[in-house]
Amino acid sequence: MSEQHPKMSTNRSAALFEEAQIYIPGGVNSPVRAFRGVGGTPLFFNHGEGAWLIDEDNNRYVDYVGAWGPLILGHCHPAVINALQTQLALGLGYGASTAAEVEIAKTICKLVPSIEKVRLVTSGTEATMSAIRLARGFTRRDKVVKFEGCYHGHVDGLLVKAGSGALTLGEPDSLGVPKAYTDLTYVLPYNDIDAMKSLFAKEEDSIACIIVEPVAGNMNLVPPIPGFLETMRELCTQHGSVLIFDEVMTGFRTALGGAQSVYGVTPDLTTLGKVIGGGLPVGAFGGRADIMNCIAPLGAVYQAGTLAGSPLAVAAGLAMLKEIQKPGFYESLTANTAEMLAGLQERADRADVPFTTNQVGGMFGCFFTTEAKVTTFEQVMACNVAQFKRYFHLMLENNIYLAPSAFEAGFVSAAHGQLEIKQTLSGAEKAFAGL
Ligand code: KE4
Repeated sequence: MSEQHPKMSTNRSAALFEEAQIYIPGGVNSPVRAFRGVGGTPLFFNHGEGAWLIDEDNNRYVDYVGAWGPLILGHCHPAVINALQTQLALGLGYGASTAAEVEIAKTICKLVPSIEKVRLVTSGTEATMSAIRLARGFTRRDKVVKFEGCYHGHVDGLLVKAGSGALTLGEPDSLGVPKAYTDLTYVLPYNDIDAMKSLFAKEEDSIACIIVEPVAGNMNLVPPIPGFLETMRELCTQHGSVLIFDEVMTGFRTALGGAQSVYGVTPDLTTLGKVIGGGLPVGAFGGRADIMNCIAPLGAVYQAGTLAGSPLAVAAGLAMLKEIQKPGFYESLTANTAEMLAGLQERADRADVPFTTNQVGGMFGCFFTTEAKVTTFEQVMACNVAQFKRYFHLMLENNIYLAPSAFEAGFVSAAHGQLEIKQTLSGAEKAFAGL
């Protein structure tokens, strides 16, 4: 399958990519954008309209990346744009507190009841890094537990791959991460309840925290099996460890109250990002007041940020949080996502392509596999990546823009309607036939 697209010109993107590589490592400001997971030349976009992205060669695509989750309303939603235009006239930042920061903190605490206090930062990575430091400061313990396949940003101590055995400490998963950092991080198999129990039986009260994506969205999309989140809640309570739900991706994406409201499990801390910034740089960490009160200037756990609570980002975030509270928002988002996935499944079955999907609210995963459902990292890794690559480029040829990696989740926005679903399924029919 040619990775170029005879039907459409992408010359401007190709020329920009050539030039970008002179000045930017790999030509991109975040690795996944480089299309190394799918081959071919990355697209350069210059604007978005609702559910659509337009590239530098004026090709239009139905967008299922949504800037990796934030654009749950679609591109350039009037409420967000108007809020930004109003704030622009008042200033870009003051390095001091604003009323809007109080309002967004109050809104987050209202919508996510486990969050009694919250601190804004400017990325998901900052949120998880701060939450880990806070959990260590609160418990006076150093060891951390994460799960294979989960990504929590490029925090040194979390760029860890599983050690030789589930009960051994991790190995660095990136150059530049000192072994001493990963000597404090256990990596367990996702959805493996027994492994968690065995680890705590061995470690007892020496674990500072567990950090988990309550719905894994960085190994494609893998939901928790019954008992997985519940068991980690019990173990953390029993052993005095802090349970951190990394909801940077799932927060306000899976449901209004996040994945914790879908599965009815209450973490001690939650990290947020993406949707709460409306597309601008915002992250947050929050949770139990007794833990959050350990953060400077109140407590002895230091954390800070020049642009934290940026008036522009908060204006966009508040506008977005207001829209998603409207009656029926998640019912419609979830139903449209389910309709699109059912259509994909039907067409894959008709074309005899081994294919299955996962969905939680407005996020989804597609897998080229004979498994009926994908629930483990091993099953994800056993999927037919070569087939996904061909599918990706065939969908691109039909003006459907998917995440350029077999290991990323997809995102539907409120702007995806029947036209977009029809276009997607028509493209998928051709793509499955062409595999
Ligand atoms: P950022 O530092 O990229 O804002 O957020 C890090 C992060 C933390 N936690 C979770 C659950 C996340 O999914 C992320 C970032 N998500 C990726 C998408 N898989 C961002 C895309 C990218 O790295 O370019």
